[in-house]
Amino acid sequence: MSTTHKVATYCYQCVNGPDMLTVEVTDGVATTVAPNFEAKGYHPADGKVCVKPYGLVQKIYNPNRLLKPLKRTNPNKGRNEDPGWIEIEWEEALDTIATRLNAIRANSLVDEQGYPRVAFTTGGAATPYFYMGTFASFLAAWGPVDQSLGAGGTVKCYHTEHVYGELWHRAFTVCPDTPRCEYIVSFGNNIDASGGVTSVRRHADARARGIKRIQIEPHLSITGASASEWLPIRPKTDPAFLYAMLHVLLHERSLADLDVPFLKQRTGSPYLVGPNGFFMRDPVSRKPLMWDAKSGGAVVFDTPGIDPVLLGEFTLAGIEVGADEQVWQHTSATAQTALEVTRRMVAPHTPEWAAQVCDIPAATIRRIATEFLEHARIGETIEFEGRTLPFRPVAVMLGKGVNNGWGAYECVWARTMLMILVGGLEVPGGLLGSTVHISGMDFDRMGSVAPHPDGFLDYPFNPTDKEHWESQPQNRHGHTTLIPIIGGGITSQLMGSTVLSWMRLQGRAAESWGKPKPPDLWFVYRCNPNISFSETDKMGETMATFPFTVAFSYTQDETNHFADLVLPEAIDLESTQLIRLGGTHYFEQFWDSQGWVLRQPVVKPQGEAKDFTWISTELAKRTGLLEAYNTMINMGAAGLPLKTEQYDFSLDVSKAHSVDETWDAVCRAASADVTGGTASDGLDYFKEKGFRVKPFPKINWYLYPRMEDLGLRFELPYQERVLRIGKQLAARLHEQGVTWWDRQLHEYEPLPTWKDLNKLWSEAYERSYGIKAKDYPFWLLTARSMQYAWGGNVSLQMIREVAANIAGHDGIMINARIAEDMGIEQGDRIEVTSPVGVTTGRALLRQGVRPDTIVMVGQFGHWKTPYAKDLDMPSLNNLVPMNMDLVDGTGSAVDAVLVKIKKIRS
Ligand SMILES: Nc1nc2c(c(=O)[nH]1)N[C@H]1C(S)=C(S)[C@@H](COP(=O)(O)OP(=O)(O)OC[C@H]3O[C@@H](n4cnc5c(=O)[nH]c(N)nc54)[C@H](O)[C@@H]3O)O[C@H]1N2
Ligand SMILES: Nc1nc2c(c(=O)[nH]1)N[C@H]1C(S)=C(S)[C@@H](COP(=O)(O)OP(=O)(O)OC[C@H]3O[C@@H](n4cnc5c(=O)[nH]c(N)nc54)[C@H](O)[C@@H]3O)O[C@H]1N2
Ligand code: SF4
Ligand SMILES: [Mo]
Repeated sequence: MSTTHKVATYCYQCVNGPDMLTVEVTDGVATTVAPNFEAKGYHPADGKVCVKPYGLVQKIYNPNRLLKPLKRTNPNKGRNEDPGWIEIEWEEALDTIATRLNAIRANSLVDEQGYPRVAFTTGGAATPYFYMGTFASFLAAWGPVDQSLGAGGTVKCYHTEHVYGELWHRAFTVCPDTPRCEYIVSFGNNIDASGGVTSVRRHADARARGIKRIQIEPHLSITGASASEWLPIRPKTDPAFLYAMLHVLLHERSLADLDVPFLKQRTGSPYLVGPNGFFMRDPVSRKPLMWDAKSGGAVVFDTPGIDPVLLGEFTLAGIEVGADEQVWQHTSATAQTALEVTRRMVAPHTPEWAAQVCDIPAATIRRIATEFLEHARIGETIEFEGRTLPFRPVAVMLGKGVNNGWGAYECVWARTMLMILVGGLEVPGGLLGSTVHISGMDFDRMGSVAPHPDGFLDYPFNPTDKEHWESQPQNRHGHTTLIPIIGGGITSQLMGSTVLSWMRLQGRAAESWGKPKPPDLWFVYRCNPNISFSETDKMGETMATFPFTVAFSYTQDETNHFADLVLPEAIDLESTQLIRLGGTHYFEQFWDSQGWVLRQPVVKPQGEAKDFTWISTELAKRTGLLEAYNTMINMGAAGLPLKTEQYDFSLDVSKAHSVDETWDAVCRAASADVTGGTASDGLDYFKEKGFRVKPFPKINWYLYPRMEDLGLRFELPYQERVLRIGKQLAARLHEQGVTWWDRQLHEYEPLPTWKDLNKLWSEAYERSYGIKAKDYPFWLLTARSMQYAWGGNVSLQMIREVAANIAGHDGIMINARIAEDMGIEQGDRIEVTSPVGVTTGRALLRQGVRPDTIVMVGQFGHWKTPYAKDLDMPSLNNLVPMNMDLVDGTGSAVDAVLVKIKKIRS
């Protein structure tokens, strides 16, 4: 008799997890993925999952899976070299790694240049951490590990939003308060593809409610297709559109139309900017000054009972404090309010001016600005969990195409400015931050709020003063040396300029720092930088120079082609891990509960795939690090501390523990965590129930109440700290003779000035590649696919079958009229050439793409990954230059490139 049972687990294949699901198992074979209906009422999508987890069953039984460790026998590495894989036993694989690690440890953990000898790269916006069991505990026990050799995420992801969002409103990522929002202006935020199951549900509900969404992007994405309006903006001109919206609000409307109380009390708008560009301050307390309408004089910002003036120019006494403690004493200086400086900066940026830049009519830009203002319901309030809060149901969203590289600072600043002008930041209906990584722990966004003496949120900038600046880079991209806003905490390294590390390894950047040596041992897991990053052919050549690479792998791929050892770990539905659930997280994952969810094997691992926790423990044992490793787990590296004042489930540090023993202890701590210490149920409980939660106060979706309680202000419009830090950083670097970061230093502007980005790109290409920009008349862009999680599930036939029904999955999208002009017909093969690479694909003629733009959806271009390599789907990545002129001040670089196209014979 056949038996069937259901197993509860989670999916975290994309950034929008974890989402819960169940898997049906018949006679030991996983057959079907289904919702987890137990999650109804807790999970915002009521326990349902998106399409991607439906591929997980096929993922288990994929005939192309690697099921035994592989060893390279060909010492020559190269794209055209056959690695000569032979299967080996785990024993040999683990011993080989341990021997190498022990030799490194006996010598020195860092090389002669001070860089860690062991490196680790993972991808998919750090989601692999939710699949790698206790490997993070092993790395923590090891000591310095270089994580600067990033995969495709990091600098090509939501980079500028991550850092500035977190500085301004604890918003590593942002989200509209979709359940309440009524009007969204989105600059390439492709939420219907990128948002996950909760977004699909929330946005469908919002549409039924009548929400208006304006999608502004060069091609008609599926989000554009379901929006109220699509505006095909010229690529890389979004700052002009946004500045024109600011112009309308600040020049064509009166101040009284804006949220005056919010601007006065919750922002730095009234702070006075002195002649040298720094805030005017009280000479004794050094507190910033404002002009008080009541007393008709200057007062420090936190004086009770004042009425700060928002616009205007005043003459007053005070000091300015510049870089490196430079102080200017003024007896009578002319100063403008920060909002006044902003107003003047956007004066030339009229809708008529922007229309020429963006290729969108001035009347449309003006209408969008006006609709945005009118939908904001300024003055209205809402009762929320016993508290009266502003209600501002509007949001401006930015997508990945405008969120990194040059111009991104302008975009995130202007977007957040629009939100503060209407008082819509961090209030019900408006724009919310969802997680923190730099300024605090991701699950405790409220706990990251700390006051700065100037009245803003404190922020852990890396020091740039003479005494504390870290002149010696700690890893191959030197994030604590070069990029103050990245911070220095555990996750900051992932957000450094990963493009710089790869270019340095190629000897073509940061010349005065010298060319770094590759790591002695490189671990790569669940990412494919040789597909997902830029100038990928060159990257492959760099990988070929690495002396020893250990890839944890699911199938053969373009990165592990260069590895020395390939290890098959037990995958998504085959292994154990407990992670946090709920609270607020990433896109739309705003819950009213929070707790823990288990991933558990629904079937036995195939072949000799091993649980990552087992692998980590074996490595710890063989490198003499067992005690340190167990100590890390006890301290919380596996999710939460195993010992607090309330409970003690800590592991005996002297012993190796099985996978189940380890996670049983973590489960017990999690049970205690959600029950205030009363429960101590372990792994069996979670195996049966799947998850355990406690309520999460909805008021914690919003930062505003906390800001109000602490009397804090959002640090906008004027970036005085950024200005000061930039000057200090410039001084430090120049003292060391470093001039190769000068272009990036330009970005330390207190208000980002508008730049002609199309010109910036053209000039950079002409300078670097000796080409004529006019010969490269198209922008090549990329876009998300709902069915694919990056390149993570490209090897699954079922996913392909679903995706083939969605436009963009079988070629290069090109405007139909332009194609006709060029004699290109549907399905014709076209060659796409950038100054650094060339690729081909079939033309997909559409009306929904600008005549100066072509689009390659997803992350393909595989030449090794089984199944994916036969899809004939090109990728833009090999065509995108790694070029220091295109790296911005935060170290990021956009995923877009100027190209030319021609028809070739198929
Ligand atoms: N063309 C293009 N490129 C892009 C982007 C784009 O939009 N277009 N976006 C960029 C952005 S924002 C990001 S965040 C990055 C993400 O890019 P990456 O960080 O590189 O991540 P993935 O592409 O998801 O990596 C997928 C790899 O993981 C392997 N894998 C899948 N499942 C398993 C498993 O169970 N176990 C193991 N060991 N390996 C597995 C797959 O074989 C594949 O090689 O891409 C960037 N690159
Ligand atoms: N299903 C799924 N969901 C995902 C992921 C996934 O791989 N699969 N990845 C996750 C990750 S790591 C990320 S970073 C996000 C990305 O999520 P999004 O930013 O929402 O989506 P993308 O489609 O990558 O963004 C590209 C869009 O930007 C537009 N664009 C390009 N250049 C410009 C420009 O200059 N101006 C304007 N206005 N638009 C432009 C393109 O036309 C395209 O529609 O998705 C996350 N969610
Ligand atoms: S949105 Fe889909 S792929 Fe992403 S974590 Fe949720 S179920 Fe998995
Ligand atoms: Mo990303």
